[in-house]
Amino acid sequence: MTQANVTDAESDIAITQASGRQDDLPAGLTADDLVEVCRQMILVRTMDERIWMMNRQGKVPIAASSQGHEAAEIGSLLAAQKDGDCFLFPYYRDLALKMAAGLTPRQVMLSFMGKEGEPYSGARQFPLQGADLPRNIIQISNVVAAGLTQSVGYALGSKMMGEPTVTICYFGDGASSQGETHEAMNFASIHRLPVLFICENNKYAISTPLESQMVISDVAARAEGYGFPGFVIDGLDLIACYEATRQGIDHARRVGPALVEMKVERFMPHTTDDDDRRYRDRDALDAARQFDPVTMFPSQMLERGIVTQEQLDEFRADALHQVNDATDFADAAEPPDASTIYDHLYV
Ligand SMILES: Cc1ncc(C[n+]2csc(CCOP(=O)(O)OP(=O)(O)O)c2C)c(N)n1
Ligand SMILES: [Mg+2]
Repeated sequence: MTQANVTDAESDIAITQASGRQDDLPAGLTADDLVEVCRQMILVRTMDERIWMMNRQGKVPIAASSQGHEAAEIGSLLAAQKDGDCFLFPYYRDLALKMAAGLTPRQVMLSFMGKEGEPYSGARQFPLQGADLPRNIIQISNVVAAGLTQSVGYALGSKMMGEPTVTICYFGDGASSQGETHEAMNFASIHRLPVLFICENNKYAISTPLESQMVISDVAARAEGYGFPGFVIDGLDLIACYEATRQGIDHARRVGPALVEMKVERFMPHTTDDDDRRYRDRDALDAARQFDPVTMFPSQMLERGIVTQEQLDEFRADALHQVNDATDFADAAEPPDASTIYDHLYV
């Protein structure tokens, strides 16, 4: 983990070189936790690939993929879960986070196919968009950067109520260039709100590469301008993401906002509606896939003797079984009944 900038005198986030390659177990984690992460990663990736397949069959209208973002999403979620007092504002690319938080494959497929029983919005909204309060998750809008002001508002509320909650807000590199991001970060800093900003920097905002979005190379460097610490993390390394989030949560609760930038890869086009062959170099993309977190993390755990080959094989077979079941289940489900169209609306 490298620290981009720290201007906050009270900041004491340790600069820990955590990595999945090290031998010790990361603070607060058991070997069982790491085995469970392997299972989640394999399940999420199997699901993500199936969603795209179902889009090509005309059964899923639109999807954004988390392929390449899994270590960032699952690693940070794990830190939030271990903490036990976090409230999360993910964004549309956070399928891995939502599934690792407990959303079942059937619920996911109902959401992407827009069927009755969809858990976030009753199939009214973009997939997985809405409130999932039992899991302390809200994603109200796909408007880029809208989640930043919403999450800061939530953090203000929890501070006023004297709650120990730390709000975690996820967003992309493109979102970091929106005016709303500035407003949110500045406000959070002035009021020392318990909020952790996590930027999943995949170097693209749809087809716009990072160099055309900003002239500096790290989003985290912007934290200095707001007077709180910013960190750059290898977002393909789950342990690094876990550790940075763990420390970021602690800082947010004790001192105030922090920004962790996780450098990730977007292996798929922006959404199922996009064709990235028009703007992404295939060789560079293939090279990036050598560092696929869903391949790397399980093999590191295998190497370290934390997971066995039999367990990984079993996870793959089970993932396929669950995803097949979810696909059949959602395919056979009905869309919401037309008579319910005015449900949940204010008069
Ligand atoms: C306010 C607003 N402007 C434009 C869009 C269209 N749009 C949707 S996603 C996106 C790119 C966002 O990129 P980034 O924040 O890097 O997230 P990523 O999709 O790469 O994870 C844009 C411009 C939008 N949804 N909202
Ligand atoms: Mg991006």
